[in-house]
Amino acid sequence: MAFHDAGTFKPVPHHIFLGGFLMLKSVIENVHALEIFDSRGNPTVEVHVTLSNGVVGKAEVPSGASTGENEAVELRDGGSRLGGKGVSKAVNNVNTEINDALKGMDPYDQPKIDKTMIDLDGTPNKGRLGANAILGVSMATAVAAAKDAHQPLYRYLGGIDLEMPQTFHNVINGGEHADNGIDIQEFMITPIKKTSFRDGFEKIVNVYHTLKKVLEDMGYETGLGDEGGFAPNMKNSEEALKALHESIIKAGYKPAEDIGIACDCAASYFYNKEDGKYHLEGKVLNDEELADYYDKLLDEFPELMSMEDPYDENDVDGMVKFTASHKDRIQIVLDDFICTNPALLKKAIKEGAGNASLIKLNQIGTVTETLETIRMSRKNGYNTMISHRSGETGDTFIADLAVAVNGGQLKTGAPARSERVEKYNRLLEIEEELGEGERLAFFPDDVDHD
Ligand code: 2PG
Ligand code: MG
Repeated sequence: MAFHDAGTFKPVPHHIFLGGFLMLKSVIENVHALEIFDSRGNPTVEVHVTLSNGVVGKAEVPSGASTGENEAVELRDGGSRLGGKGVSKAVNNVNTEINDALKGMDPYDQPKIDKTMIDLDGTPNKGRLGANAILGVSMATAVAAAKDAHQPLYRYLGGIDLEMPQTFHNVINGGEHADNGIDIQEFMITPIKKTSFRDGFEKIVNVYHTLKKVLEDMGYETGLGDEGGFAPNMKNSEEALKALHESIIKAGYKPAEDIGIACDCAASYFYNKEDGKYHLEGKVLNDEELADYYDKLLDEFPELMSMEDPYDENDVDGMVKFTASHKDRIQIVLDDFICTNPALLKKAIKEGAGNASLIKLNQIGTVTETLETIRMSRKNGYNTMISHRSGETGDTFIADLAVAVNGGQLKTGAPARSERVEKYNRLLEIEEELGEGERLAFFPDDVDHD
């Protein structure tokens, strides 16, 4: 793994001469973890990295439900306590082995910190110490270094070339994130025509509130799913798209022009390994039939511009063929297919699968490797979409990350439930700090909408 040139970290000298005095740069003094709870009431890891000058960086680790087979291992205790989901072993690994290994290290040398933990773990999937333990420390180290440098996290990670991300908001939840008849997991809306992140977000909020009324008029319950979107008990995905289409118009916008739609199909969850077919909302489909089904949706809803995991993570043939026939029409995002893993992304690029990468820090387990996957995506013409997990906390690291990697996309749920809204509120804060000097990213390319 190319740790030597990983990330966008700027080297910071160990000693700074200030007014003739030699100021010693701070080092890591203590790494401490505790067990906290996520938005689904499941235990997760919080880490505090304390530097020798008293600066503290804090991070909280998210957790997925529709996980890819090749994700780094989230270490859980097993046994009877908290349904086996406790993370006391991961917490203990931070407080003992990881703390011992990192004490005295330079917090600015993120690649070295991350490599030290990877080597200490010694497994290919971070299964011994736990990716939840390692990621918490990795993120908290970056937060501590940014604080020490008196820089906001996005500036520390991204330098001076920054853009607000294109955001995707999951407003109808299905699949593993809701108990309803919709097999496609996420229906997201994204503001295309906008003058600022704030302007785009306001449009999303308007559509979200209109959608609630549209669903009520259709006779559906408007309870929320795991990511803050509505979870109506609809029969199928087409009905969900129709409700969205209507809500965009009723809110006063033009579908495809003002507001686009993106789906996360999470197809591994309706793929049947036994017969090799997709069991989707009462239909049993092979690869070609699934493509025909998607085409029907794309023809009916031209505002549908991005599809994530349209095929099972092991159905390389299906994904490659779909990419070949659709890559000029829509964005095809790889999530479970690559698990934010540089090695799996490399394979996907060679095979010709997808044209965008979903980026989840906890799928790979360190900040350095996450940045490596982002860089590899960019170099090979793949868009990048930074992502929350369905189990989240108030941590806003990914909002800063999305700005830092300029021109990226971000999906972090509906404009509802504080663990989702916190990230958007952080973007509002960042946009105000950046002011008018900084650019705004449009989707899928920079487009002048004057
Ligand atoms: C996904 C994610 C986030 P989960 O599949 O993209 O929306 O869901 O965290 O459950 O894997
Ligand atoms: Mg996904």
